[in-house]
Amino acid sequence: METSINKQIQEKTNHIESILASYLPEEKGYQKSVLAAMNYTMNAGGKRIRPMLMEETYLMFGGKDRNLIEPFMAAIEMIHTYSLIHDDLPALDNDDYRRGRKTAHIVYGEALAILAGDGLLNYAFETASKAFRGDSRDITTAKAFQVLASKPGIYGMIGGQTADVVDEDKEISLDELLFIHKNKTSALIECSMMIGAILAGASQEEIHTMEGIAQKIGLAFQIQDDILDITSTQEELGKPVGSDQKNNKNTYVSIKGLTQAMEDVQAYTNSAIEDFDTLPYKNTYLRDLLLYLSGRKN
Ligand code: GRG
Repeated sequence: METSINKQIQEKTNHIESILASYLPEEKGYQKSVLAAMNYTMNAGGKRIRPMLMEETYLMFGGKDRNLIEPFMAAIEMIHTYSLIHDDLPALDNDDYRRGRKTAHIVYGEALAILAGDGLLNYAFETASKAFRGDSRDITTAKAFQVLASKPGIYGMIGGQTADVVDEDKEISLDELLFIHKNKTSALIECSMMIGAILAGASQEEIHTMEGIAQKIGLAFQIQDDILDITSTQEELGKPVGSDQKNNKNTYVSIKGLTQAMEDVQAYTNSAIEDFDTLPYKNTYLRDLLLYLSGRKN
């Protein structure tokens, strides 16, 4: 099972890499330095989990139009990458390595890293807008576009990141920590799976079920991230370990302890899988991927 899922993930990742490459901007013109900084981080080789979850959800609900889903897959990876560039800046986590390479501000300087993050965020919407076709099907595309705008925003990822930054040096409640994790991390996973479902024509109820599954998977994913920050190595992670402690970060492990955190990763994952199994659709790879994410090593 372990080798076979790893091989499948690798194949799916290669497929997503080629889609992403086709949507990246050409590095030319007077603004080419910002384009280079954007492409540098996009090409640094992340796991591509979000576009993968989006595409697999789309396929599960019977979606078939590559020209519809692919611009959104590229867009969500651009938004995720912008958030990482900004998160690594000296004013935030101040990290020198990400995805196994020097971070954008180390290579291009802080000003260009800020602009590259801004550039990716805007370009994500420019890219997703390529999915509009100028006919009545655009009503569904507009719904997906709205989710792409809101989940990463102030009531989603930026909201979670704000609470995380503002309350960094304070002791916080489990309730606030869950707010942070649900928004900082789950929001983009929810965004990905909801867009896959919406674009494939899923019902409101099914979209809502996917949102719930994604929230639990996002929590399991983030708690695992908190665990790996303590138990892993820089070689395995592609970024420094112990970063949370260095930044006085409230993490699931600092609040609930390592053993409970590990148990909760399993509990959130199992609950998400139970919900997934109630759906009348099947995607065995997506199910295996959801299970794999909670036990990942990077
Ligand atoms: C607007 C200044 C400004 C900053 C925004 C919102 C934000 C910065 C950052 C939040 C993003 C963040 C670091 C969330 C944590 C989620 C997480 C575990 C990210 C790592 O995702 P992976 O493991 O990364 O999928 P790869 O590299 O594989 O894509």
